[in-house]
Amino acid sequence: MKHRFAPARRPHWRASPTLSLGRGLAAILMLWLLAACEDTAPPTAAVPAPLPERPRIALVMKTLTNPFFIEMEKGARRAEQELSLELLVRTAAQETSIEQQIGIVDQLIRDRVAAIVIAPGDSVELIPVLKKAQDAGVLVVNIDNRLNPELSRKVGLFGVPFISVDNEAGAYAAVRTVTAGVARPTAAALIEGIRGAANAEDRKRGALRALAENPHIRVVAQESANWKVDEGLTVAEGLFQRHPDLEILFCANDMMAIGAIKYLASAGRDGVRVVGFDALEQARAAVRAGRLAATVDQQAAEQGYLGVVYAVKALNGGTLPAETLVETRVITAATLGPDPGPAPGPAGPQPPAAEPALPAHQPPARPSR
Ligand code: ALL
Repeated sequence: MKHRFAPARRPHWRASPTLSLGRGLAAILMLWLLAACEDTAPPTAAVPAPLPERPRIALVMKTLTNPFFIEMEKGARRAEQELSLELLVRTAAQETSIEQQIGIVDQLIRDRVAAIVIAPGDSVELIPVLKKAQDAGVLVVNIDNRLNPELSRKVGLFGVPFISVDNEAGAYAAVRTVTAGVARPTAAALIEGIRGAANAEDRKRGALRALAENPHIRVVAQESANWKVDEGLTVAEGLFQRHPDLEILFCANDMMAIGAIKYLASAGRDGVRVVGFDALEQARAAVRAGRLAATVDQQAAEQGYLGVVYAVKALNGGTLPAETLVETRVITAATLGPDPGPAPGPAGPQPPAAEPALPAHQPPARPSR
């Protein structure tokens, strides 16, 4: 099923009804003139289509304290370069600044942007203000973290295309890389993202499924560190103090994993297999150094790019899939290959081995009504 996006009200960047009426009359007049001259002159071109203004599209993300969103912005900027639009980028101060993100959307409605492409910090809290945006004629595209479909339906937020990854499959595949060979009793723990955020819950589900498949593995603790590096460190410290036998730790994003491996290094603990998610540069370096076992590349830039491209298509009256999932890739030392070093020259190290892509999961597009 594809959405045909019809904003509740006329989008701000389109011609006004008065203007359209004027053009309609002009067209009738032109047709009448053509009919009058048809025996004496060849047909002339139809009335030229109005030149669209550059629509203003806003990318709303959570925070720039996480390099994941810097990548996402890069992708959105690429779309801005390729298409005729003006991109506004807005972020809140922290991962947990949900109220601030709501305020940003409210302000964008007042600023009369044509579309909002949003990676919502929370799957529920943002819905009312996005409904308000839609009612005001602003097109909404959801990327990264899915808005809760039931609540969206309840408040009447319909036809919002969703672009992300299969978070459950990504977490499952990454955790499998550390559980596959385990053949003796082993304790595992999870550091979760913000509870209630759909992608945090999906990753938890995927990780738990992989851990449950190995009968030697016991999950002894699950705690949230709200996607943050400093909380990741403190939560890891508590976990390892309470469970010194922990050997496997899944963190739902790299920032928390970086916090956890920082703690492990300071505590002088080796041999814990830590898994992250996002494939940040710092995480890739940790994978190469053997301090992180695996992470998941979820193509933040591609998500940002597609979000803006979709917004433009929808503003132009195009139809879009209700759901688009981009590929995830599990990154391990084996997939990264040797450290390319700071400045590889023409005779420098070989490019890393190709990273095996997980098949992009494309479930049948669902109607959002
Ligand atoms: C999620 C992303 C990331 C990220 C996190 C932090 O929505 O998918 O994995 O690290 O936001 O806000």
